Amino acid sequence: MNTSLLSGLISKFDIDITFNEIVAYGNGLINDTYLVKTLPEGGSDYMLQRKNHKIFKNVPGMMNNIVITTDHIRNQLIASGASEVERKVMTYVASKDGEMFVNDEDGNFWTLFLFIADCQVVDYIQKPEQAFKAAQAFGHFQKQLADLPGELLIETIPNFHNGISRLNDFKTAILNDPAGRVSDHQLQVDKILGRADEMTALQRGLDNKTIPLRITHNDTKINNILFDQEGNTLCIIDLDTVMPGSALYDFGDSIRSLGNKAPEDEPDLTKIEFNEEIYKGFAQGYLSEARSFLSSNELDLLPFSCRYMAWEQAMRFFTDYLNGDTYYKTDYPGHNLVRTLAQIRYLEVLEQNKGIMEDIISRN
Ligand code: GN1
Ligand code: MG
Repeated sequence: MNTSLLSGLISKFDIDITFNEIVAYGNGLINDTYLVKTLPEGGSDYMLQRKNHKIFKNVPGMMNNIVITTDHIRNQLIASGASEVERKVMTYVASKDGEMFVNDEDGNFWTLFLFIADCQVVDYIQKPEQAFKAAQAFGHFQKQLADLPGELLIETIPNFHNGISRLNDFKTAILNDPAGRVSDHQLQVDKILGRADEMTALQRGLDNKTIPLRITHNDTKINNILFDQEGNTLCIIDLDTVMPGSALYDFGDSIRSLGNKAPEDEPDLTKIEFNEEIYKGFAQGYLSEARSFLSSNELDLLPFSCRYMAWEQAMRFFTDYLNGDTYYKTDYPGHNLVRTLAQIRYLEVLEQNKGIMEDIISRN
């Protein structure tokens, strides 16, 4: 994107800033993000983000969810006398028209939020203590939202973590085989389908209300937490998918990134190993916040949720690969296949560690 287009967009927001430079930022698989550095240096900087409206089909609704959520958390922080509130919750800027986004000529949606300086994002966690803190932050986030009426929020992406609907999408991709890729990967197809009954139990539990619907983050990768320079957690970011969901999604999705010693797109499957110490630290941190509100059924299902999220993500990457790579950004041909194989392998590794994972939850 050229700078004058970006600066034109910024001028539509209800804020008076002089900017110094705009640089591409981060490695999300869906949106495009830019850091807007302002003058004088040392003042507040901002993040400009293009929301992928092919994926987020209702950006105004999504932004409404984000505003309700961040206002709720901000009010709680203020009421509790917290310091540096703007470092602990995301602050979005409204447009001069009073919307929480501006449109460009191509109909894209852009949002602007305050950049939280002097912090770090981590892709890997080395120490159990850090996993403990990350889990406390995600657990605390769920707790902060526990008294927010779910009816206020829309389903940003309908059926986002619904295993039954994801499975149907997968079966449709297999049937239509638009990119002619199915026949080479029958073994992997069978691995996904062979676990369908076990895995769709989560959605059946939500449907029959034995698992409660809560407000959840739904994208709890470790790089969606900001830490300060001392390694303390500051703020949960990437609120695009905050909506009604299951606490199990968030626990499971964190372990999908944290519990794996390799990245989610590791091509060398022998490097994919379970990180027991990190899992333990995360489980202890999460339970220290969430034990007070989780049902006994949810507690029992925490280890299962990790396998569920790996299965679901494997199926999502696989579906995208079979459909000819239309959803996720990819860095090279076959990237979605590499991601799929890595997630399936991780799922198998989690299955091998099922007993250990259950013991850790029951002993904490
Ligand atoms: C996408 O764009 P990013 O990295 O925040 C995806 C998540 C996946 C993740 C896989 C809206 O998240 O659900 O878990 O990629 N977000 C959406 O890395 O589909
Ligand atoms: Mg995201």
